[in-house]
Amino acid sequence: VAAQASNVRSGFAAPKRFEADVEDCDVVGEIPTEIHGAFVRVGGEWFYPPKFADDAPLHADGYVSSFRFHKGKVRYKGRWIRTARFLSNLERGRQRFGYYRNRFTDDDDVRHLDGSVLNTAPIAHARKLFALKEDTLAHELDPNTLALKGSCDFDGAYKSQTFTAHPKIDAATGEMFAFGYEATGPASNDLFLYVIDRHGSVTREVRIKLPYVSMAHDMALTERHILFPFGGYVTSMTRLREGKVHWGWDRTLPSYIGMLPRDGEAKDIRWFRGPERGMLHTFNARSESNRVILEAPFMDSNLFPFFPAVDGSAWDPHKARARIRRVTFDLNSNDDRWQEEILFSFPVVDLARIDTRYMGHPSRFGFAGFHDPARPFQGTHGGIVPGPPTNSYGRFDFSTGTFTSYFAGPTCALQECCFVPRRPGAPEGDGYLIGTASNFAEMRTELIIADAQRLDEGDVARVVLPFRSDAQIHGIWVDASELPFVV
Ligand code: V55
Ligand code: FE
Repeated sequence: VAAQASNVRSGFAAPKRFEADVEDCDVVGEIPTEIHGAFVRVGGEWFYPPKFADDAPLHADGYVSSFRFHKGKVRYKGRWIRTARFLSNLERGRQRFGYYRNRFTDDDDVRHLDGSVLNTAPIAHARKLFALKEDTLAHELDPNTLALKGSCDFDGAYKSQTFTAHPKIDAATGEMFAFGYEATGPASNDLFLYVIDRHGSVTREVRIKLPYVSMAHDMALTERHILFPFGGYVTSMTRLREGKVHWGWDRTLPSYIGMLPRDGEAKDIRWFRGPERGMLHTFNARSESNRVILEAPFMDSNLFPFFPAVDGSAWDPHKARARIRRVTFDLNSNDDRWQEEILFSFPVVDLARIDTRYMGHPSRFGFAGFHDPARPFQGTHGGIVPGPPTNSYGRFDFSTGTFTSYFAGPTCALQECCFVPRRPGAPEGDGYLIGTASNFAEMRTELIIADAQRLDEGDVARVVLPFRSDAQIHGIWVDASELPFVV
């Protein structure tokens, strides 16, 4: 996220604009032949510069790429996500859309179009691939060509106008738990939850009112509960009419974590309250008799400098650092507070990953990038590196409080990783971590493949792209059996 803290358009982040296919990519080391499937990543790059220089980088045009693994070889494909916004900008040769999620600031003649950039996360479900952005519906992509097929309302059963970038798929049942916030329109405090079975049919809807409208970016799932953490970010129709970026930060408001029993109705939601917190991504959660336990890399305040404080105070980089926390809820108590414990003392990138075969069930390990200050860095000639580079991936053991780490080398900054099981049925955390590195010395993107059990030994292979790829937000591992891939 640090690499996207501003709309830099030089050095490693200079505009590229092209699409690419690379057959049988150049590899350093050896790709384990048991890896069969695709690493699909979604991110963004401003095709045309933003209409307002201080717009949120979260509003950059969506780009999807895939690394297809088969028999020790890798094929790369990268495509712009050809949204209505992308196409109408291309037609005029300039940016016609205004501030992040503020349609009042768009050119008059594009306000009727879906302005989403679809740049946040991919998900594979019910043999379909989707690109997600929390300001619109899920949009289907062709898993082979990566072409945008269109929006999906699940046969009319999905009524929210928006779909989260972070649905959770129960690893045992294959059910997808998804929600939309601002579900009935901009600045509405409606959050609609949906359960979508493994065939893609909506089986449940719960309509919830949030205590205040805020960015509900992620959720967490246990065997008995659904958690909705959010807080701090505020918006209103007044704010939007004033022509501001969608979110401001209000440090006087409590943070909230809503807890809904899996089989509960809206009246059954319990709102726990906490202090000022930046709560975006979660690792995983579990229900244990009378307790619910969540692990997540939360911040003390606003992560994003481009969403300004409503009281005019300056953004605080110190409070924007994420630290891995355990949040515990006591279900026997009537208290509406949670208990919080910091599990690792140093900051991490807030992009939290797990072995997704345990999603919604008790798990032990989390994976995240971080900056290890003890490691050397010589990558500055690649352009602006805003803040300390993410030079390491960590495997964090939440049960022992210990971690192991992978160092990407002195000229690289890492993007979010994801976990690939070594084989079906392998124990939790037995597999590979894969993720892209920006190599500032070579000015190219490399895909790292490291053994998750032996991170300290370095990578087992690197796929070398002969160019700078886009700035990823989130990526997923898709096993070959999950999508109708044409070999
Ligand atoms: C996030 C990212 C987004 C967004 C809202 O990491 C929140 C949080 C890349 O887009 O639109
Ligand atoms: Fe996210």
